[in-house]
Amino acid sequence: MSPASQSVCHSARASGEASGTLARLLGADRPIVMGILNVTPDSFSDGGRFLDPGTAIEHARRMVAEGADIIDIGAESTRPYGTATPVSLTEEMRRLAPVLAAVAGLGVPVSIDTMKAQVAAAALAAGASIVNDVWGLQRDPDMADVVSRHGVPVIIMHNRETADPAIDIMADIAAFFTRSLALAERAGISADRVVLDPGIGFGKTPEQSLTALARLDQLGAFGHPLLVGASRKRFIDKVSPAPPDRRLGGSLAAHLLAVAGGARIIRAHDVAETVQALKVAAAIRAAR
Ligand code: HH2
Repeated sequence: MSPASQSVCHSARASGEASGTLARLLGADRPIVMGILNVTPDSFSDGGRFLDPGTAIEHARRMVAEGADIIDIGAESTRPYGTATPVSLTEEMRRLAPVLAAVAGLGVPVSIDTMKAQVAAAALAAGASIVNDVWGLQRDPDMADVVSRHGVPVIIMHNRETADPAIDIMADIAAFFTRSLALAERAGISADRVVLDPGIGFGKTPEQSLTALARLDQLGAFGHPLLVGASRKRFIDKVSPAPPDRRLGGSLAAHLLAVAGGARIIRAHDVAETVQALKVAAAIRAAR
């Protein structure tokens, strides 16, 4: 048997476990925190900090200790603000190789943040169990098949090449999700493995990111769990000017309101502070 087919068989065996992963995570009676691990030189807020494999693994370990339920590994900046350089398949795999298996061994599910189907497949074979596609299955024509074949959950994020201040952003997000969900269905991805994400900061003006957060509840109509990643994003700077590493207050405010609007998963750089904010908000709600 070829290594490729062995890995598919391994993944097919693991698929029941992987879809159970999402059900188990969402079965918790609290929001789920996804800690961000960028193994990149140029991510918008922490580029270069975790490019060294040892430092990356240590950071993941720390996020798990701080309460992260999922670790999201990315080896190419998703370029929310158009400044990062596209990365080749080889380079993306080279950055992930020394980190992925070790992080997958930390005891929480790992999602792979990639737009490339081949990277997703390799990461799933190396221990990742969720695919996070910032182009919602619409960029790489093989992505939906990879997700379907491995039977894993997928995060479908809204994106656009460029922001257009003139459009109705909620209508655009809804139309994008409809296209992605059709691709998922056609590929045989079961509906209970799909998470939707409005893509805060991606192809949106800061005002449109605020609108997407304010009207998040509308997206609940799709009937899928919602993920929000507002961590350190530029709309915060527009409201209250600060560089990316000084946007924790704004990130927490956005994430608490996202949970109030129906978000089940929060993607964050600052795990300890996010977990604390979510716990305190939940305790206050419970004390009513
Ligand atoms: N945001 C970023 C990257 N991936 N994935 C999802 N599902 N949702 C998001 O909001 C999201 C994402 C951008 O943040 P970061 O990873 O810190 O930056 P970069 O892409 O520059 O590495």
